[in-house]
Amino acid sequence: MIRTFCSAGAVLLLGTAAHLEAQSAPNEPPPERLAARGWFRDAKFGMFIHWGVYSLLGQGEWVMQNRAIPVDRYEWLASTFNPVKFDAHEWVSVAKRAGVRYITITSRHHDGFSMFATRATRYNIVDWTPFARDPMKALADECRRQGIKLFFYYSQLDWHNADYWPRGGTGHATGRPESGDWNRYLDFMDQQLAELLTNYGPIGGIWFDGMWDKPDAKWRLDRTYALIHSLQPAALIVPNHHQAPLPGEDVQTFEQDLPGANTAGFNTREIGSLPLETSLTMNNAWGFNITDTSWKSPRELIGYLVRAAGRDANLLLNIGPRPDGTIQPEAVDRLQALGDWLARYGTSIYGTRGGPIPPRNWGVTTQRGDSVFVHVLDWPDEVLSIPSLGTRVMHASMLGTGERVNLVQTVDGIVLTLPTGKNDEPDRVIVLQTEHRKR
Ligand code: FHN
Repeated sequence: MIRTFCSAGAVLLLGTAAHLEAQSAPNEPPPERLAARGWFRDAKFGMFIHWGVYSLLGQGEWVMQNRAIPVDRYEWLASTFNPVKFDAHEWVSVAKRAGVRYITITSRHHDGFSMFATRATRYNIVDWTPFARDPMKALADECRRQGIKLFFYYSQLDWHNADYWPRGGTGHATGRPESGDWNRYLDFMDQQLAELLTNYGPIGGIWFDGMWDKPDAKWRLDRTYALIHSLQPAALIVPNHHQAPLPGEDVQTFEQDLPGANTAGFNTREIGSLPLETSLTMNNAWGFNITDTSWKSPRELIGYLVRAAGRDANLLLNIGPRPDGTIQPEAVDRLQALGDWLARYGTSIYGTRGGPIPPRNWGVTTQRGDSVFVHVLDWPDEVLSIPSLGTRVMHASMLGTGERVNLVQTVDGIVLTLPTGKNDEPDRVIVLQTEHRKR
């Protein structure tokens, strides 16, 4: 049996548990999803956006939890949200100039406020605020116009909904009743996800977050993942649960850490075979923080993008727009710097895979076909020795200028003489043209 919901001109198909479980977690994804995974691997650079009611207080997206704001007061705050300067064209243009290939935006964060039009609750930007418009729709339309894929971040953790019960590690000071219906909460999420997968055209996928709040709960993932994939077979499921990938998932994402590292303290070191991504803040905050001035330099950010690519991972770089809908100039400047760098060196990043030499302190390698790109990020000397690539190098030159690079090859490795006077560049990229090998 299939239940049909009509909403805002859209027909949502929600199957019963039996129907959905029958098609859940297939071992081999369909061709369109495999193609989408391949696209994702090639994309290399995305822009993360944390934006919601919390932006009003300028203390990050965890302000409801950190300041123990009760639900009724937060509801009042939400009723004042009016981002009159929000301009989807401007946001997507900033992203486009930065060279990103996709945007991932918070459709609903842990505060439980829906930043999109939904029939599942009145607690949403269209029905609850003076703004009364759907910014996700405007972004989806603009992304399509500018050729950028849109992913929706969706929080499984909820500090507002009473049915998020029993509670997990957070959300205990919000004044909610000490009871709730967990299955009704899961139904609510599925209804919202069906809306996101139905009302915004083809989307890149869903970026889940918050399961870590109740890691042992029955999340009914099989059913939810099957629902998503039945509505849009090419939509990718990107779970930020900090564990090794589970069945039905399409991307393994890491937070504030390159794949395999765990400086943040909650990432798994286990790297699976799915496409990889690493999310990063530009300062220390995801949501707008008015006092956080700890901005990473353009050089650091370029280094992060390059080190991610050398590990075959995408960089998902965050901005936290202000409550009026504008983006902080510090963020715009940094995105522009990345865009300028990519305009010159993007060929060594987009569409590449991690190169033949494992990541080093001095830098990384990336590869496409017979070209190996040696990214020298941090090396003071003129001469750099690298291990053998297992194939002969025919020619070496600097990417950007074409300047020839001297090299000496032996069976043990290669010695490169780097051009002098370029140490202040964020990344010196040497292209090694290797002997053509039939693949
Ligand atoms: O709690 C969230 C946090 O607010 C932010 O959204 C990041 C983004 O990766 N993820 C969570 C923490 O794991």
